[in-house]
This record gives sequence, structure tokens and C-alpha cells, in this order.
Amino acid sequence: MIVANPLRLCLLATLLLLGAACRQEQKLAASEVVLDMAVSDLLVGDTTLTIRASDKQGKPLAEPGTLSLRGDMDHAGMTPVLAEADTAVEGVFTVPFEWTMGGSWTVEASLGLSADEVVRQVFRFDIANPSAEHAMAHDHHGAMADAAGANSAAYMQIANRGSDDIVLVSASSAVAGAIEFHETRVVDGVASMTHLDELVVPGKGEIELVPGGTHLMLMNLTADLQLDDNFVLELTSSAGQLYRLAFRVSEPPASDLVDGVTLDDLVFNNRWARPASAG
Ligand SMILES: [Cu+2]
Repeated sequence: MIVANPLRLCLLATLLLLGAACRQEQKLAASEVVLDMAVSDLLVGDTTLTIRASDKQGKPLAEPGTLSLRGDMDHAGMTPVLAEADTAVEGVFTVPFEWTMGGSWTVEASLGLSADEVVRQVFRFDIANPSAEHAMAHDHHGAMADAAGANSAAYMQIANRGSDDIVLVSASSAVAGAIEFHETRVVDGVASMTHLDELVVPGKGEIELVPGGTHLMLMNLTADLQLDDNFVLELTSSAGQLYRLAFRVSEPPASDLVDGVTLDDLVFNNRWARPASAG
């Protein structure tokens, strides 16, 4: 049985202190630590980030500490995606993460080695858009640094003379790699775009596609759309009806309904598209 005499306690305390001191000495300085990052997925949606912390010789850190991650997109205004992890296996953190939009991302990894030593490293990823959502707020195109292809947006007013709703399900054009239905939403002063699966033109009603609202997003342009250029765009309805429409690249038309073209029950007015801008 151990007797708790003062001498023994003192010795024990000294050993503990020494142990702590030794471990402290094994901590590496920030400049001696290397971070590596790999991702399971480069598509918008859930992903897993794998971050490896090692020393310059490639030996995994035994107790790397707490890792903080911050994902940002190139353009201003997006809410950063944050994550944290404090358990690593053999120096490797596995962290669930989400690419919330397509485009160019940076992920900053910060590993706290001690109270005043933090290793920071930034990693870049290009995230593709399967169609769910994408990153461009056209009203802020000047802020976009780099992206895949140039894009444009097309606008018009569509009126339905019939009493049945007409559901537009797809759009295409020779001048764009893809065309999506988008809706711009402004939340807390920050514009972002949401992908819509379809556009419903209500029976005896109308919809308006305008900057800052619903629009046709022309992505990965195959032609350099400049003022006064014309192109043809096709819309398809859920009933399989095809609507071929001419568009002109121009300034927004006056608010009056102009250039009306009637195809079956739909009347298309005020068709125009903005000039190409870098994606
Ligand atoms: Cu858009």
C-alpha cells in the first residue's frame, strides 16, 4: 500500500511536471509543419476533406491539436463555410464539408499547435456545378475573378393566353453550353442565385424574367455575345412543345411590351440578353 508522505508527493509532482515539459518540447514550430488536403468530391454538395499534418520529413504529427477550416469563394458576398475537427488518426483529420456553390474555392486550414503557434495553409479547388446552384450573381460580375466560361442572361415577359398552366422544363441555344432557369434572391444585401427546375406560366397569367429576378442563365458561351448580336434560343414545355425565339443582345428595353411573338398559347415580349461577361 502506498503511503502518501510529503516526499513521495513532491517527487510525483516533479515527474509530472517534467513529463509535461518534455511533451511541450516535442511540439513543432509552425514553420516545421506541413499540411496536405485532399477532397472526395469536386461537385457542388457534400464532400469529405482529408487533411494530413506532418513534419518536414513526412512523419505524421502525433497530437496535431485542433483544426479549423474556412471555405470561401473568389467572389464577394458568399457566406463562408466553416468546419472544425479535433481528432486525428495518425495525423489525418477527416472532416465533412459542403461545397455550397460551383466556382473557384479557397479552403484555409488552420491548425493550432499551441496557444501561440498556428499553421495556416490555403488550398484552391474548382467546384463544378451539377445544376443545383451556381455561384454567379450577375449583378456583381465585376467582382468575379476567374471561372470556367463566359456567361450571359436572357430576359423576357411571357404571357399565357390559354387557361392551362404551361410548364417550361428546359432551354437550349447554340451560343451556350447550357442554359438554366435561375432566380436571384437577395438576403441581407447579398445576391445569390438558385436553380429552378422549371418555369410555370400560369393559365391566363404571365411571368416576367428580369435582372435581379428570374432569368435564363446562359453558361459557358460558345459565342462572344456583344451588343446587337442575335441568337436563337429554344424553350421546351413539359408537354413537349418547342418554342423557338430570337433574342438580341441589348440594353434593357423600355417597359412597354415590344417585339411580341405568339407561339401557340404563349406570347413572348421584351426579349433581350446582356452582353457576355467573364464567368
Ligand atoms: Cu443566374
